[in-house]
Amino acid sequence: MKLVIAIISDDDCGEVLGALSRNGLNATRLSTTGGFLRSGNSTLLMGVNEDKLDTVFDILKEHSSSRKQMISVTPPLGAIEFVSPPVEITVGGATVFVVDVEKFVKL
Ligand code: 2BA
Repeated sequence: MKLVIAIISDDDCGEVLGALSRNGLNATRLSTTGGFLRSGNSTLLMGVNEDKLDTVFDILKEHSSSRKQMISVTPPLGAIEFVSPPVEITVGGATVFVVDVEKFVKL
């Protein structure tokens, strides 16, 4: 068994959870915060058999869209003459980790 940890946008979470459920896959949603943007995102924990990994990846690819976002760079304290234009970054569809599960039990 594998544990898939997927960080996705809050906006895509409903669609992803719906598609996982329709395919008989379990998931736990955690409300998380990205360390760079400091804005909310969602982290899904999914314990899946290896033969279902492709299905999980297909669902994540189909339902989590990447998007462009403008961010402004805050000037250092005291440097009020420093004005930086907003910078465009691409926030990914899904950031995914897959780890081995040593044991899975429901007690
Ligand atoms: P955030 O840390 O809020 O990052 C949001 C987006 O900001 C990133 O999108 C990336 O496009 C940009 N970004 C992040 N760090 C940057 C930097 N030092 N300089 C310039 N741009 C930067 P994604 O790469 O798609 O990441 C989306 C979210 O996935 C991240 O939100 C974070 O919550 C998570 N994530 C990404 N890589 C990770 C990693 N290696 N470990 C843990 N979490 C990760």
